[in-house]
Amino acid sequence: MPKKAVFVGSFTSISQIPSNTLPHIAFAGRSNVGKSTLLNSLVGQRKLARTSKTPGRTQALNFFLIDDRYYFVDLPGYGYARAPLKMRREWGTLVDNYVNNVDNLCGMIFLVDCRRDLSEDDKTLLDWLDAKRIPFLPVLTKADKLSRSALLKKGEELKISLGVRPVFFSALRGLGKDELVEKIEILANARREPLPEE
Ligand SMILES: Nc1nc2c(ncn2[C@@H]2O[C@H](COP(=O)(O)OP(=O)(O)OP(=O)(O)O)[C@@H](O)[C@H]2O)c(=O)[nH]1
Ligand SMILES: [Mg+2]
Repeated sequence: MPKKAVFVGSFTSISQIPSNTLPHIAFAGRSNVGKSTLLNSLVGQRKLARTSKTPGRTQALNFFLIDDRYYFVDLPGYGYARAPLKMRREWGTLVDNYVNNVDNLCGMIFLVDCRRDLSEDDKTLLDWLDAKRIPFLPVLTKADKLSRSALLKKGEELKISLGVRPVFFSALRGLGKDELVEKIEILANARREPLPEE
């Protein structure tokens, strides 16, 4: 588990983010899927990233410096139907800009609520990651909400559509935390392969 986690800042444009070469691990998924809760659980601080019952709470790129070695980036959630159209467009632009232009991004933790199917927004994000060859790690969140057998079935489904077996996670039960910490460490230490045209 990380020893030190420090909030660095909340940025609404990629021109504002830290300009050093430390790797970034970003957390993405639809609004309310549990991104901020997962991040807090990984660093063992309940209130580092703001969580909420109201979807759409995280509206900017929130940066946390982990052990002075890499950043966790809490991305704004998408797919919140009641958010104003302007806000939804801004989400798209900000995350699109971030994924497509920031080379420090070396891995994405991709969260899906274990009770839901992949949304169009989820698929758009996966397409961006694929185009940039950014590795991602799927996580099925709120695993405490399903029976073991239903969870395993969902995991199989996701593995078939994504080609990667998801990590089952529950902040409530601490399930999946050690596995995630280990896999994130590998992502953060791996350099991104440059694309052929770069
Ligand atoms: N039962 C259960 N509830 C969870 C779990 N993780 C998160 N939640 C709840 O889900 C709600 C949303 O959690 P957040 O972490 O704020 O979600 P988010 O993805 O950061 O949401 P946005 O910032 O709006 O995109 C909160 O009420 C959490 O308490 C979990 O593992 N189990
Ligand atoms: Mg959040």
